[in-house]
Amino acid sequence: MAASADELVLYCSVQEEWCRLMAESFQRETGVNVLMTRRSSGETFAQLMAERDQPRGDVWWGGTGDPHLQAAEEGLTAVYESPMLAELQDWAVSQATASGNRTVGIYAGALGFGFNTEMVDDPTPACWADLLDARFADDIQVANPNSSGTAYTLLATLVQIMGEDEAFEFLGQLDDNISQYTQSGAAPIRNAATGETAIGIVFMHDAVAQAVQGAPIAAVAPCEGTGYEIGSMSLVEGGPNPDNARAFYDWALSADAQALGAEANSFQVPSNRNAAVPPESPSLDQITLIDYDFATFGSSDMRQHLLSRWDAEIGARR
Ligand code: S7P
Repeated sequence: MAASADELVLYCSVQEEWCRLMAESFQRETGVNVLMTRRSSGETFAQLMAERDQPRGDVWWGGTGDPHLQAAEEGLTAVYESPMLAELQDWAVSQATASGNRTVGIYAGALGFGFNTEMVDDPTPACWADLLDARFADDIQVANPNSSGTAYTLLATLVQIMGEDEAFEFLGQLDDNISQYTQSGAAPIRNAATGETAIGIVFMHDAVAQAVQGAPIAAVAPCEGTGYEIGSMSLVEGGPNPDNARAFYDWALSADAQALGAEANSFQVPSNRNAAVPPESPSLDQITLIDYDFATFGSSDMRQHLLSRWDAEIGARR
């Protein structure tokens, strides 16, 4: 793809509404024409791998941090030390340090689940273990971890809480209650909001987003503890518009750009220390978070291993 002085090819992995607002706002402020595509985290990672010899994208913005770390390890993303790093929370800078400055944290959020309060009777589920209850047969949805960063975070979280064999045993039992493995991570809670399913395993902020819009959805932080994401941004190595890419990167780390999340009904915790945390955001310091091992679960070897095992033991049942 030929470079154009006034273009930026943006690969976006958050919800469509936020992707569009980011693209339009940057375009309005700079005059750069933004060509945006929204895909889930695992799908964007696969796209970068497929385009390795002829990169077409400039910036990958949003999506769970693990596949951004895997892209960094694969050399698919470029080294860049933004002057904006000085304004970021420690957890966001850690993501940059761990990757040799090939990615950076832009937001954080805890994994959990949400349920439709009109469909689930007392006692309502409060723990991962409660999701195995036979009364939820065919009434839970979660995404496929091959395409979805959310679902990969679930896989990695359960392995860290239970141990790998026990986690796959749990996922096998959970499969009895799963009606559908969706492509996108947030789809299960959208489906719970419309009553298509009772429970969706998602990031808690995605459940809150449905409740804020008036859906009968309650968000749950599982009692055993839970994993979390450092949502990330990376520059594509060899992308066609590197100057515009760095300009977008610096802008996206600013407090003003990060405030656009709440405008787009997205309630992650922003990484810029000067950005207001939306009052609707689940408070990470009130949730039992595991000490998520990003180095191990953000490695390509672990990704391939866990996804192959998921395909063989869980996906193959369908
Ligand atoms: O909705 C926002 C969000 O949950 O979506 C990202 C997610 O990775 C994209 O969806 P997939 O699970 O389909 O990859 C998260 O980073 C983000 O918080």
